[in-house]
Amino acid sequence: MTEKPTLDQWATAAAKEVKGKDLNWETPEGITVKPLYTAEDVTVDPGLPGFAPFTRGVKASMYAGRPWTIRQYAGFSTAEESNAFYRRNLAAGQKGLSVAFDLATHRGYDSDHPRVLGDVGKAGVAIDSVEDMKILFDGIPLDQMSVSMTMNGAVIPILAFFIVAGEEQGVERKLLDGTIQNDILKEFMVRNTYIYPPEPSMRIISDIFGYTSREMPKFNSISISGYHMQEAGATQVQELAFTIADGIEYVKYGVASGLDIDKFAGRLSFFFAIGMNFFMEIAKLRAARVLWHRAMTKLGARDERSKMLRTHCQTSGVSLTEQDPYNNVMRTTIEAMAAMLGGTQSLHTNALDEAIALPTDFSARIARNTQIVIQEETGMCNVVDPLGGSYYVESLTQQLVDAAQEIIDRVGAEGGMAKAVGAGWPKAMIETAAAARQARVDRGEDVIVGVNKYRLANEDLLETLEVDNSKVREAQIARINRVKAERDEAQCQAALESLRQAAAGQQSIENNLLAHAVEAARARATLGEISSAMEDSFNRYGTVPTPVKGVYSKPYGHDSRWKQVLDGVQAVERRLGRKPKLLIAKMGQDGHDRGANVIASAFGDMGFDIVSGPLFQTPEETVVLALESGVDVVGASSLAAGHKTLIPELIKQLREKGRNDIKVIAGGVIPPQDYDFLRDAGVQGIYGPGSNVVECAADVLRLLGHNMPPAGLEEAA
Ligand code: MLC
Ligand code: 5AD
Repeated sequence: MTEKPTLDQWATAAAKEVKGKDLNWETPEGITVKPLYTAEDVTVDPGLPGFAPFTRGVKASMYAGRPWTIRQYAGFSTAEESNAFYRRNLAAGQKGLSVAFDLATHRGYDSDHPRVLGDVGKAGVAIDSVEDMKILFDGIPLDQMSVSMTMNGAVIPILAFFIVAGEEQGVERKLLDGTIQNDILKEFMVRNTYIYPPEPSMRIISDIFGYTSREMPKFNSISISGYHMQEAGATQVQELAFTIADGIEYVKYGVASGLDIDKFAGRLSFFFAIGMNFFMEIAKLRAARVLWHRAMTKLGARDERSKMLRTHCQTSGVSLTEQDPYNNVMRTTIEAMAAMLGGTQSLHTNALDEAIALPTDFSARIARNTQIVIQEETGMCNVVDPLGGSYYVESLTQQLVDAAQEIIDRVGAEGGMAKAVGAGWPKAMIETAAAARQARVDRGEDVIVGVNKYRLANEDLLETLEVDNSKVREAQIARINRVKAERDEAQCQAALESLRQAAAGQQSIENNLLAHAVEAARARATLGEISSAMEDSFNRYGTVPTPVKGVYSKPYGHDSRWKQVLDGVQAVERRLGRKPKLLIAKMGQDGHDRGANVIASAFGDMGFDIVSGPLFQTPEETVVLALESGVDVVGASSLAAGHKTLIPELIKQLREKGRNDIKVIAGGVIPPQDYDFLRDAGVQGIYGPGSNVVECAADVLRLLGHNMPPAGLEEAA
């Protein structure tokens, strides 16, 4: 009988093969992944699916019984166009709906508001009143189709419109099936579509818990989201920890508002991003279920359903590239597999044109079929939790549980997530991770195929979706005017007034904001009117970004190209008698600030004087800030398709002030088809996704009259 080899013998054999090279992998979350896992690494028995703590899944039969819901997030232009798009998708195999609203709607503005000129119908569908909502779901029975609505800021009017649209379709509230995102804490941290300050925002959430637990038993009252944290740069451990900690905070607020935990906790749901670290993502979903079960047990839940973490997932947007975009189909496939192997309940797969535009019919079809192929061609659904018992996956699951628990405990010790968000440290942690990631990508340490390795010399243009927002805006304004002309004005104003009073009063069943908003929605009050009735006592919230320092520069050390840029900044500084000054401008309702923050951090580290403009500026406000702070360059960051409206307006107004000398550059999600338009409007540099930040800086220095040698010639220079 031959003896079984020992682990030591394996280590010796492996070391010999690789000539002593270290095979451990340090992940960005600080987890050391070894090249081999064995039974010795599995310390916790994962149990069985359908049983506490649900490590292996929330259902006993999982996908063998019913596959996850193919739920593609979509919305653009008018309610009519989005409705038609939904119907085409449902006919082609999609199973659930998921509504993307435009940013005007998110931020509580009607389409006729002057602040939303560039935003109407652009990043999602414009919804101003219950009439729009009815068109959106025309021919889609709301008692049979589960509908997710991604809404956080203007959650009260949107949910009210949905309830009334159902009512007018003849669907009772108790039959409404779906999910509202309603997760404001992550808005303050990373997504930025808040309207009111944190405190009244938290009241809104518990009012929704109260209303839906009484009236809408099938409806998921929240989708506690880590997705946007990962998109903003969070590591998987941070995403996991802050999401569970957010959940704990919401439960505490719900209980404090007088609700019995088991009356609402069963309808809390979750939402995670699935990026390219395949096994880490699978383990993350398993760890999330363990952590939530543990947390809810501690909080006193008795019903197992209250402790069961059900989740939606979306493949990662930031992992996709503008360059060589068909590679995105493979990336999304890998991520979709991680989501299903992790046991998700519902999934959105991103389209291949993600990095530059909203999906077309073509790219949406490929994205949807990615899931259909997995469900219907591979046999992967027939076995429950097929990775259960994998030494690596079980060990990684436990490591993630432990690492996230540490952060969750820190949040707890510091008074909970609302406090932590107020103090700002979770956001700073995420931004630090984002800046570090950008440096690794720019330095080629983290490989992105087609971007920093195997880059194509020439790219084919991809046909993308374009929304004519001035047309959408005109159509919306016409409908708003019609709704206002046809409604019973006295009844509408009375409903708005009682909502206003409820907001001004103490939280109570009588003052439930959603109940009052439903009355106002029935009386045809608009989204902007309902929002501002509450804003009268809650106020509107705003913050100024604070970029992290010294993170981007850290790995560069004596890098010669980096040094050339630092020298260039100093040369300009000597010439000007002060540091070159750059305003990072965010105009319109686009709150995507990862790029802006990373650029602010990196350029700050290079020696630029940075003015980080507040979010949600009009072009006028940006011009005022630029002139007051005496900047040399304005960098407009645009990720929500407002670039063709807002940036030309900015340049026009700078010119009107006689300040042609101030350079305007643009970055973000800008289709190459629009480059000439922007250049004609006076934009002097355009930096899309995948741009190397050091090279952007070299370019900006050229604009400021300091000629840098081209990249790659640093040794000769
Ligand atoms: C499921 N069921 C089963 C079963 N599997 N029954 C028997 N055997 C099985 N194997 C039952 C469930 O219990 C449930 O019934 C019903 O089938 C539906 O299944 P589900 O698993 O609950 O799925 P679903 O309805 O799709 O709900 C998933 C969810 C929900 C709970 C995660 O919250 C959801 O759909 N979330 C989507 C969120 C979303 O799309 N967000 C987009 C964000 S985009 P019952 O009766 O028990 O309920 C974004 C981007 C941006 O945010 O803009 O920033
Ligand atoms: N339609 C389809 N997908 C969208 N996303 C955002 N808005 C829309 C929309 N209107 C997706 C993108 C993005 C993520 C947050 O959601 O993939 O990265």
